[in-house]
Amino acid sequence: RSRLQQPETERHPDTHPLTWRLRDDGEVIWLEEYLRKDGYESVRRALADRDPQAIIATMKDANVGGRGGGGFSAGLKWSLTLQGEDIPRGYLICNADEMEPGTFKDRLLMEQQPHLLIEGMILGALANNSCFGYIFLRGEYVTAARVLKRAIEEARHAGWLGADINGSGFDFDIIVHTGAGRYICGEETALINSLEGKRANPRTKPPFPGQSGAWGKPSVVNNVETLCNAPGVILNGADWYQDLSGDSTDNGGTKLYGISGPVENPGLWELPMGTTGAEILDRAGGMRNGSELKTWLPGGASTGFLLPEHLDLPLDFNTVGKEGSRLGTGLMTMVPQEQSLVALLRNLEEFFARESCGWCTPCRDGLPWAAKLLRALELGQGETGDIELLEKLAADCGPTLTFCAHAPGAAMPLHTALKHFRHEFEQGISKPRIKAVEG
Ligand code: L3W
Repeated sequence: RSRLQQPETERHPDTHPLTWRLRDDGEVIWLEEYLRKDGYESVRRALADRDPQAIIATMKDANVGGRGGGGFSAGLKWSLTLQGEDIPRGYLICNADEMEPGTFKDRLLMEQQPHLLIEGMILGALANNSCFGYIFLRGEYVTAARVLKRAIEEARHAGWLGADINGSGFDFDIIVHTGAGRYICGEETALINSLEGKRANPRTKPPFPGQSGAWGKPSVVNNVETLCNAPGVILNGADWYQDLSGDSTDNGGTKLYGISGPVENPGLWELPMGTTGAEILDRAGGMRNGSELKTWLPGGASTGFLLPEHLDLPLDFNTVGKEGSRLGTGLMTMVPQEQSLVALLRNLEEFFARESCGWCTPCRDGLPWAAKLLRALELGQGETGDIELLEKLAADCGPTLTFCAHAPGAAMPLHTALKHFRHEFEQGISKPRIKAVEG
């Protein structure tokens, strides 16, 4: 199970909007307890006001960056959804296909606090005039599916979902749609195709889902943690949200940060946005058995390798980007000195190659090729020129060269591993390149 390691004494509604209600025993906060702890208060107020533009303006001012890894402002996204008398009501889709390697934050929210997500989705639906909500859930998350379905039933029964929500005249309901275990389904347009029963190939953007999404209707896709931030923002305002983060960052709010790998105490904490990697490693009790840190990924396999000296950087949407990496999902993976970077990268690139939808050539053909070269280097059977070829394959996966972020995401650990640990790759070269015979 996902583990929140933060002691209850550190959790307070004023400072920990995502986790203050959670119980140390890990039990689910069902409706009765959720209501006792101010649950659905933001929706109660928003339904009384019925002012979608005010919700959007507050979310925009709060500047809640998308917590799935993109970092795009949720308020700005909500402001771009097509709305109007001639435009059909569309869909509010929660991206709960949490498959980024090393990432286990959304599971905690869904398994233990399902009503916070439902509350955030109702706010999103009000802001975007959505008629129906989908929670696109990773298929393996069977506990989250069971908890969410029961919570949705509870909310329906109590009038928070369904027709004419609590006499407001607003209709909105939610269903849980489980995926079948493809990483690419976490890409928002692939997710929409999958929801429609099609093969999960990403679509070109534009049009963005807000213009034409599921079944051609305006659709909003937000990550679980992003939506769970909305109730606090709407209740307490944008300034309060901005002030939750540390002084060292321009990004507001808190973040679910986590850590895994050979550390004493792997886990998850809600901390001010801009917390440093060093503080998180410290909370985890440091590296296990005193092993030495070689490198780390700040937020999943599709982020870039950072060095121990980068542990003092604030983990936000801007700062780690300057070092060739990204915040990603904010769940760090620590790599010890004795781990071969070539073997680790081979493992990651095999994953990305396997999960490519196969639509764009640099991704479909380039990633398996990169994995093959890495396998040879790992076995000490690389050829001269292999490293340059890997660099070329990574460059071919640039941000504008494929439909979606899958290939650029796969290229980021490749680029940064070659940048910081080139000597390890060079050690795997034992053969001259065999040239084609001319004529
Ligand atoms: C309207 C515009 N909307 C951008 C929206 C866009 C999307 C969001 C982010 O991949 C991340 C990726 C990895 N008008 C807009 C606009 N948007 N411009 O903003 O967009 P973008 O392009 O930055 O990224 P993306 O292609 O949607 C999002 C991450 O996904 N990833 C894996 C993630 C895994 C998890 C998980 O397990 N929980 O999240 C892999 O690549 O960080 O940057 O909504 O429509 N002009």
